[in-house]
Amino acid sequence: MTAVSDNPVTTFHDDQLVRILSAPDQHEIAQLDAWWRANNYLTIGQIYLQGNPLLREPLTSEHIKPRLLGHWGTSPGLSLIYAHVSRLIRHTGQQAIYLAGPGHGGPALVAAGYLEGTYSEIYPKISQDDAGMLRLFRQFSSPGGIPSHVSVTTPGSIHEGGELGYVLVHAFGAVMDNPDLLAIAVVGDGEAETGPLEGAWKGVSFLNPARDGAVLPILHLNGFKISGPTVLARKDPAEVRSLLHGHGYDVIEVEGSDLPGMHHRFAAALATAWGRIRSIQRAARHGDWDGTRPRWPLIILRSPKGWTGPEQVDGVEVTGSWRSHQVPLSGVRDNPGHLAVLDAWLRSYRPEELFDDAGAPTALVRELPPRGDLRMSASPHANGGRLTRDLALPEFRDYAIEVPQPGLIRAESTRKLGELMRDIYTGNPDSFRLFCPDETNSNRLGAVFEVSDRAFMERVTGDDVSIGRDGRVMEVLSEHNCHGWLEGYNLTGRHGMFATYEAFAMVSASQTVQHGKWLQESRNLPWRAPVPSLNVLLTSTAWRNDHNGFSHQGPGLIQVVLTQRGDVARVYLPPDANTLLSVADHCFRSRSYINLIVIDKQPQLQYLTMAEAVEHCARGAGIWDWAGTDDGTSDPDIVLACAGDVVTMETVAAAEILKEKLPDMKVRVVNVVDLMTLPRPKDHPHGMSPTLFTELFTDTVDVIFAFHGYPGAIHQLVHGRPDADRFRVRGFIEEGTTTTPFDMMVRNQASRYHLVMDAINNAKRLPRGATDLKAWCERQLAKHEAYVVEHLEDMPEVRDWSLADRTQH
Ligand SMILES: Cc1ncc(C[n+]2csc(CCOP(=O)(O)OP(=O)(O)O)c2C)c(N)n1
Repeated sequence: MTAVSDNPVTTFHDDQLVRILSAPDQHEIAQLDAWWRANNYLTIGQIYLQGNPLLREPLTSEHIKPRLLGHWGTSPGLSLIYAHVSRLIRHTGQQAIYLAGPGHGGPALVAAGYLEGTYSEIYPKISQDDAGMLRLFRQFSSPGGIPSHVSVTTPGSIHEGGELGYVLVHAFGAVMDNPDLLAIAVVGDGEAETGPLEGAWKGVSFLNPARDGAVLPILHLNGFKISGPTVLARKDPAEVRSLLHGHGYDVIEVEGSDLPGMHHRFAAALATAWGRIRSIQRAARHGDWDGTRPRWPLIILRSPKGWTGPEQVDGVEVTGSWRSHQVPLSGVRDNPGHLAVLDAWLRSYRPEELFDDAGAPTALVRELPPRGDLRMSASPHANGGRLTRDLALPEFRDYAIEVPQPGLIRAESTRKLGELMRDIYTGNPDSFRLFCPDETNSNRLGAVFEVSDRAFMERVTGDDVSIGRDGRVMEVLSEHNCHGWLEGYNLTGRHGMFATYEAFAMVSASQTVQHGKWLQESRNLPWRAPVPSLNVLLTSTAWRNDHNGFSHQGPGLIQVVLTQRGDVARVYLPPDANTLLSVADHCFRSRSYINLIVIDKQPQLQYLTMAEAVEHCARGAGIWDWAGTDDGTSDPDIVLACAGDVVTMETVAAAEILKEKLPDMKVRVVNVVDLMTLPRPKDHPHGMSPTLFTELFTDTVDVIFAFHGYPGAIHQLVHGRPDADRFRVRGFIEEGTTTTPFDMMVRNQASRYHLVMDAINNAKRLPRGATDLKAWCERQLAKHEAYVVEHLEDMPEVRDWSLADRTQH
């Protein structure tokens, strides 16, 4: 169990604090209002201004940016919430991070970091004065500047909010095993229409109040998305309340646009929510909890979209309408009427009260936020790399499978990984979790249940196995939740793995892409420390999902990851258990990568001893002398290459057929475990040197490449290598159904017989007997077709195939 410390609170008790927070006095209202006005002013300045930042001279069209980009509509709501949470932190010492679901409100969060001083600490040129403010404005959405979302460059952010739908999953992941952290998660009402967000409310069913922190969702019902109303805003409020109550939340509602009334009501709502969180945690942490799922608070904020902006433009409603979503005044440069409206709008915030003569925030504005690391823009949790501890990793070699000879014994490789992760759980009770959509056992990773149940906060019955509130294996049938939770967990400095059926990794493929973009960008920011890598295990793969059929057969995520930049993308295809252990150990130690590991869960042939596996993985690719007939003295007649467990077996089997039936043919077998060794070094940092590439593949000999995924991937990877056209790739060509394992190979023309025929057709030199062998292969394929239809299983010579037992001699 995680050590739980109380939050560093003031000398007041929680109840007293709730009372104080609920009733801000006049000075505090003035602070809140000033900070909010300052933030709104800076938000608009970022969208519109390239000069005259504090309106010290009359506003002219030269002061207006040529391209008006950004999103105003969501921003005032985001900054109002930010202001109030800042006040709460100052009073309570609560550690909090802020996740803006509608991350398109980027300028509001950038402005928050600027007002808190963090921005200038990180980016000294963006100083808290006139000149710095102008730079702040000019950099926003500009070439060479910063993007318009709450992106990697925004201090305090772990959530860009560009692709909508993931705010709650990130928030829940961030607070797991993080007992002192409160994640404020603002959910847009448009965002709430997405599938991932709809599924994410269930996070509370997996959150343990004793061990984990808390998420406070704030559903921002500003009524509109880009150009129309939102479902939840147009529903009867009672239905929305019932929906969220049904998900397990205690709904607190705030509505209006009156000021200062809204400050009073929002302060009271936030105080109530915080008080309830604290009492849930106190009860759970001090033994006064019966184990039932707490009803966590949630705030619904109903406020106008584009609040405090121009009510109407050109006679049409803007504030409180979808028209405020982006840039409400679009013709400011050429339209004097619009320019005048912008001038009045900016001045309505009374900037002279908010910024002093030098352009720095005035005392009233500066008083509101907390100090130091408690500022949400400076939270060490949001720069999780700073909190990252290395995993205490067991010696992976201790889990080795004894391999007496290559290709003789079979084992379920992922079972060994399960054992390794079991012991990682034990050694890292608060910094490692496995996330899996209901397949931990099915994927043969069940050893983890020896030391941890599945986390579950709903009712548990006597029939349930390995399920409990103290569990830390995260199983929810939602790839979006699993992926997003792991991202939140990683970005706050902790480690884990997402293990999923290969085909359904495509459900969350977009999250993989978005996270890759985040990691890539973070590499350019020295203040963002590297974070644990996102480790994705694809198992139950296309080739062995023969019992589930075509829907379960799809190696698409490899293709997706290959499109990502070499700075972040890694793809490993270990062929057996010992290589898997070595790869996994490497991935658990790595930082800021997306590590894709692909290996099936079924019993499979084992090839390498642990020592050989370690060496093979270190090189990433190598010649398997024992599999071929190549003596290394000259170029072989053909190279049989493979990447992926099942296709490796077919390749080794094909080489064996050639060895037996065409002993004069020189066959070289090359296995690739790190796919990224194939590209040129200039295309990927793992790319092998030209010399090594030639040593393995020669410069001229044809290569028959059996690949786990879609064949095009290999062509893409070897592009630019000597005579790349000589690579003939066999892989998954979208032929699948519920059939036998070997029939899958045949249907995709990647069976051992196809590989043999390919070898013969493309070899430099054809020894006598080649034609007969091709005919034999055709006969074998015909025999297979007839056999599977009659016997409903593979021919014994294929089904039970292994290399001959040499251990007896
Ligand atoms: C997954 C996804 N689909 C579409 C978009 C395009 N988009 C950007 S903002 C937006 C509307 C968002 O509405 P809401 O969540 O209510 O935010 P707010 O009204 O606060 O701006 C849409 C559809 C997106 N960013 N992500």
